[in-house]
Amino acid sequence: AVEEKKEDGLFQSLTERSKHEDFIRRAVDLLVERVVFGRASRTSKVVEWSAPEDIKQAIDLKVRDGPASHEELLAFMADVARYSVNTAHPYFVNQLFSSVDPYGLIGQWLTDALNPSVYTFEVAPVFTLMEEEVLREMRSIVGWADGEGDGIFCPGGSIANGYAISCARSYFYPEIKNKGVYAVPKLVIFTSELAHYSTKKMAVFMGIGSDNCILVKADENGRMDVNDLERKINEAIEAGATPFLVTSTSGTTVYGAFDPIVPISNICKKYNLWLHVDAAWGGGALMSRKHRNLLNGIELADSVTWNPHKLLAAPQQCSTFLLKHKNVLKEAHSSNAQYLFQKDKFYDTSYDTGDKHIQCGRRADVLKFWFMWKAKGSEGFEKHVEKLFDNANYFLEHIRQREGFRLVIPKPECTNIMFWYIPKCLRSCENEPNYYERLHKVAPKIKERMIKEGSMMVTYQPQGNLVNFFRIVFQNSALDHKDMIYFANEFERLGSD
Ligand code: ABU
Repeated sequence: AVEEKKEDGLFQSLTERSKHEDFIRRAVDLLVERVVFGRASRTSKVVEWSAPEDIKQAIDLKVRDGPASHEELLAFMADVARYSVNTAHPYFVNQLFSSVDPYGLIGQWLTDALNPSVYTFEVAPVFTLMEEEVLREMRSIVGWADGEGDGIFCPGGSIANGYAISCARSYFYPEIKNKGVYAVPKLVIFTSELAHYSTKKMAVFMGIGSDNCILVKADENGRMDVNDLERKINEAIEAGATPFLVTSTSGTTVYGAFDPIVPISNICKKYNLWLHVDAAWGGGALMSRKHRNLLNGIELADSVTWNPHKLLAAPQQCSTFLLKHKNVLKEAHSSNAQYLFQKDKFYDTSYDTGDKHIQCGRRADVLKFWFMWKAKGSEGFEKHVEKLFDNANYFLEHIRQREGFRLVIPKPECTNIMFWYIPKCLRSCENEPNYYERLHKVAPKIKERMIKEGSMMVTYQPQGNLVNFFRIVFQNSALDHKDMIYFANEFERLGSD
């Protein structure tokens, strides 16, 4: 009874504590055995497809007034895992993220166990310094002298691209902070027609408007057409608008194309525009001496989005926004909330970095990435990236030779490969009037079959006037050339008439 009364932090009593400890140990065992390792083998399914009504039947989703037992909770964990997509599976090649890195996972678990919020040094001392170190190193890899500048971890690449708009606007028009959009001219942004949709979305969110996010043509390889960029800037000026930002992309979402940064930067200099490089996807190539030339000129940018959860395979979510300029983030976003960012604290309050963000509470996404970096070293990331490019190139050359596959872009630049799979029944029909209509239906049908069997997950999409095609993404360096053949065989099997 005495023991029962002892307060013990989070846990009400020592008896309670031992119950919780037992539960946590069993839950972690279940995670390790059933979730992390139990589903990663090539012979397990990528997804246990179930319709929404079946999932509702299979998992008791209702929350109730009374507590569930630990046994029931462990069973819920198993059910949640069973019906969730196994993004760690080698054949989950559907998105720009995949796999589970053991060190990243432990970093993520440690983060969650510590449950920090990174706004002030007093609440998150280690994470504040860790962010400073990792962001400086990333800026240094971008090519800014001594890693000088500024940066933040963001909740996703879209938000990072939004920060670019906000920082660029504040840099040229600091009065926007107090007076709002009413005090500035009609501002326009330029980005490629193949850029991620977030730039347009953020233009809407920030009161600039989607019509004022002007889309620049891309060439046949998906790279921004620099002549069209300059033409459109001049047209906008003639129409009375004020260009202030170009968002160039290093690794477009669908084609993986790298816009030519050096000529884009020359145009930005000529017209005094902020240059943002959205390297959310392709930024990881900077870690490879062999492939970093894809981002030639990135050091000319004013700001960069780089998501380690993409090409570098850090766990979701790990997105960064990096700047060459030191004070813009703070000038644009600080609000000096006195209850949190007191200036008369006993320590150096420049370590209270939270006021640079638009969020208040914020996860410490840095730890998992820092931990991975410690575990592998930069050399480990370099090897990882080179393996991805090697696999992508192997797959590309394999399907180039193989009957039934047709490439969308002959020489993709990143590790996403785009292609149509043409079933036998369509192979000699190209001149028939409904050929493209029929081809358009092939990818959704193959996708349905692969999901229902759980044999792999590869996404498809139309693009411009091109009918549905597949985009396979290599981002898991545990794959090898045999897996590349597996994928091609699977398309052939699933796509048989
Ligand atoms: N930035 C999100 C990319 C989504 C995807 O294609 O995986």
